[in-house]
Amino acid sequence: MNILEEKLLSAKKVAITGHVNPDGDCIGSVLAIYNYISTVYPEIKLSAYLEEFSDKFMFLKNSENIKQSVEEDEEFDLLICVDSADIQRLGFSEVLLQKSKESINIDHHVTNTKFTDETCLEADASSTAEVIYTLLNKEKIDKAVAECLYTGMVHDTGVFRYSCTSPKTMRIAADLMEKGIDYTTIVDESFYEKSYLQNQILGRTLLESILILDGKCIFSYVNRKMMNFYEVTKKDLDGIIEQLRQTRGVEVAIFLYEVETQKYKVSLRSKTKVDVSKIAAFFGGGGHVRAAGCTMDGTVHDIVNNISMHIEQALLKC
Ligand SMILES: [Mn+2]
Repeated sequence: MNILEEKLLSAKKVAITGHVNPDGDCIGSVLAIYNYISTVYPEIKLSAYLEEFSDKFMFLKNSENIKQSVEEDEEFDLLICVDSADIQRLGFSEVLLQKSKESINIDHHVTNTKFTDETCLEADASSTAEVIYTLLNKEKIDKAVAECLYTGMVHDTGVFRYSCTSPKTMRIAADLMEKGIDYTTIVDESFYEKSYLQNQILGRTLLESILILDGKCIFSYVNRKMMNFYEVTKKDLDGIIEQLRQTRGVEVAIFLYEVETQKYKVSLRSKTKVDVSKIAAFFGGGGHVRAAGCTMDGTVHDIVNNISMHIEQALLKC
């Protein structure tokens, strides 16, 4: 029996949460656990918490039941966190740690700080969804749970392209396909489809991108003014960094968007050599070897200057 099963046997009230600005892996992981518990342990009272997320994930069962705030007098026997490397990543739901007798975190971030009572960490896994699959009873995974897990894996692997994709990832994906999920629609509608405005801001960002470090690094940014002009929010900026990364000759891509005046959320991606999690960690962030992020103050120019010095150093060692 694994630690998750063990904890679920004695829990009556369970809360599930993930990280701020939830992505496909985070949402899929929260809902996979929610849907699994609700069918396998129907006597458990469940609550799930996440910040508001994109409509494209609303096809997942019970997505409409995820709450955006924590009730004051709620208490839980068990808190299950997913895909969250440190306590700050929990955002508004951090308060759940005090409201829960026990806590467990299921994650795949190499930078995980083990802030819960128990941690199921598999740093080699493609996604938290992949880790969750290994913790569940395979026979009891139904179509709804399979859809959630497949969505999580698709999003964190860039549709099974990134180097985090392993033979194990593909075997799990195959098992999930056998549960009867509509994998074509999941990939098309939750991953590739973009709104007209999303395509416009993507196009604008690519037009304004700049190659530096001999073409080995590319950066671009979106400021508040641009976001207001195109009427987009941070949710609409998904995928921009990925398009930048695909530029021929580029090893590292940097994408910045302004969260407050002169405060930028910085995303970093690398192709095959540079460990961007180390660079992000230096600036107080974290993530994975090929995909990481941090938040920095200053102008775009200052921030890119600061980061590119570290990238230059890392490239020299390659
Ligand atoms: Mn993840």
